[in-house]
Amino acid sequence: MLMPNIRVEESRIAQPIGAALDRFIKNNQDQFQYASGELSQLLRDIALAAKVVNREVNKAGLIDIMGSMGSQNTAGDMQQKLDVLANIRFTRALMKGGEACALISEESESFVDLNNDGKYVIAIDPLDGSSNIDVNVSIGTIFSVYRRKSPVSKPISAEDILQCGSEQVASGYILYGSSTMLVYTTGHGVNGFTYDHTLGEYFLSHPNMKIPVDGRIYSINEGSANSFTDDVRKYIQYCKDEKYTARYIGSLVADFHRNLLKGGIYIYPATSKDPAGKLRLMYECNALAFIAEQAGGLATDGSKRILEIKPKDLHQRTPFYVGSANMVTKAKG
Ligand code: FDP
Repeated sequence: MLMPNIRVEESRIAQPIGAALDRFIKNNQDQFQYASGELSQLLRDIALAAKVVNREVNKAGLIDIMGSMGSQNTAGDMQQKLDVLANIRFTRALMKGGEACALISEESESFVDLNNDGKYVIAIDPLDGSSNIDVNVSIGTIFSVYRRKSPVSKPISAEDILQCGSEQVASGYILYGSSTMLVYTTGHGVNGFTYDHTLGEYFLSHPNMKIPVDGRIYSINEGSANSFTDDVRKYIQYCKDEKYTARYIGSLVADFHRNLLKGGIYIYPATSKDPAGKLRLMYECNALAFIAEQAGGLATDGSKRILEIKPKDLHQRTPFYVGSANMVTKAKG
């Protein structure tokens, strides 16, 4: 019997599933000014470690990895077992990969010397939103990549570690949500990949992501309103007058991701309890600020561009206003 001549590219029964992350990274390697392949390998190492963390996050209820370790991290937060586990997974992947020489992590007081001649420095929050782990709500990983400044023959110095956000060469996050996504930028737009666990691969699902210039979602912990400044309270009132929608998951990555897709603003302002804000400049805000700007949005500390803040300390905090450009501009007052 003669079969109809169906052209593969026109067949609707076999839709393309999108470029796999590895291939996408390889195809776009030339965009990067130091196109030696090391940054590509670094991104692959992070993506692989994230698969392992994803597996552990997904079975958290089944094995004894929920709950607290009984110790505190640098922020004074109780360390959750999954926080510690994720930190070990990423540290191990980056140490073995050899492209990174140093790691700045929420879970370590000082930077970790990875004993490599690697050309990159990584800042990471291995598991953000940890108070949501035990209740099965979305959590994430946030990372920033910097070029090492000192020669590889020399010890790692403060100029390698305390770099401005504007010096990031890549940043990204992994969202462990209803599906697992990896979103990253190398300064040439933002691309999002969804993890297909049956194939063990990330596929390009959100090419060239752009945040709407205007949005109607505001995300802030309004329970703390009594300790906000008058300007922040006024902005919240403005959002209510405009009949905006309030959405606050309490997991920075999840709140940021939703606003990136739909348009909105996330604010963690200075409060009377935390006059410098709560969030960490080096491993939370810088990475998301780079992505927001690459997607056409803005990120400030209420007045100044996040990416221009020169860090003085690894664990420095900052107020954080991030999201749709017009909303962040308006929230500045
Ligand atoms: P968590 O304390 O659960 O780790 O980065 C810290 C963070 O979560 C963010 O993910 C989240 O947006 C914020 O803190 C929540 O803080 P509040 O509970 O003070 O609103």
